[in-house]
Amino acid sequence: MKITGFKTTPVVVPFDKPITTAIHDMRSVGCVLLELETDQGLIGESYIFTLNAVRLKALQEMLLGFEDHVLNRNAHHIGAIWQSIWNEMNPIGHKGFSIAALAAIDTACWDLVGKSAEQPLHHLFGACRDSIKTYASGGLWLSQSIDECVTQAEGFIESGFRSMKVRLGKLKMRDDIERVAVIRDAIGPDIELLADINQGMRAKQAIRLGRALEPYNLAWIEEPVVYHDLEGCSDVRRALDTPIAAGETEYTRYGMRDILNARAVDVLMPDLQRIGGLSEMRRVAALSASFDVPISTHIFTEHSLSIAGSEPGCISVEHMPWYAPLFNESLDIKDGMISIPNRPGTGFSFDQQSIKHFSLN
Ligand code: SMN
Ligand code: MG
Repeated sequence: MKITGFKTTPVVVPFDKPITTAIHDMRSVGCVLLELETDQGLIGESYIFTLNAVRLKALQEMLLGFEDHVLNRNAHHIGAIWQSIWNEMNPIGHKGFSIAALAAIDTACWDLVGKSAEQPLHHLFGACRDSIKTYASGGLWLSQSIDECVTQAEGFIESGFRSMKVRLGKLKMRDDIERVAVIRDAIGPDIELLADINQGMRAKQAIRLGRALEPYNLAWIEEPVVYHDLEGCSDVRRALDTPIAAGETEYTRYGMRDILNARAVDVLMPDLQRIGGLSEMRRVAALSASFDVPISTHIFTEHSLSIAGSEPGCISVEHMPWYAPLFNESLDIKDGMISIPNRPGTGFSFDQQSIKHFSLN
């Protein structure tokens, strides 16, 4: 199956309201959609993004810069395509936009492989389950009042979630504690609650906060300290009974290896764009399993489901609703679980009407 076309489309999907975390201030996501055309008439699809669509043209240019490594290649030769792009990016580095571009190409190639076999990718990878635990992550932002958070938390439960994530950090510690206490009280003891500090604290602060939050039974505390302070993260992990999750801000197997070697996490959170696509995500799942550390995928809900469906060590996927308007198909969530679709490839296709609506072209 020869790749004959390489189409990139920038789109911007706005949020209803601006939202914040300890380090982010977000109004939209800008995505570059990739469509790989083939001589068989099949199209492989994927996307990468930047928050607020900043530097979206640069991201698109980065992707276009690798077109030569893809055109006229056999879409089944993903290993060869991956390696030639990896070699080519040596002078600009194996992190950031270069890895994002590789991720988009890799995932679009896998979509083609699945479509050509008429199989969902988790079947081709070796399926281990038909559904996976998820948690509501599109809410409980730092920018929302506690009352807004409570109303939203109740809405999450009504729409089928049994787990959700609240953002903490940067506020006075007693405000963080109050936020968690009020939400826990509203959702009751049986709903899982996670907290994301988004790197907003130093290790000692995070340990103090983590101890104060113990009565509220958090299922994990995420990114307690700056992402490169692996020793600090490991100190927090050793000091608390609450599990620590991190990994979204690092790149490829090498970033994950360092986190795992530092014994910095109880749950590794690889991000499809920053890891380098589905191929590298599978290698990282194997690496993490060798440390007996489970993984939970970061955002990219739709495109991470094939990993969740084929990696026994994957314990959950993050539900982030931002990208849903781009797709024809929607996620099926019941009793806190997302079904892993049985449609060919990733199981999600771009809704061309909605792409036109959000397109910058
Ligand atoms: C997050 C994800 C994407 C953008 C900003 C913040 C957050 C999460 O860290 O894990 O959901
Ligand atoms: Mg996070």
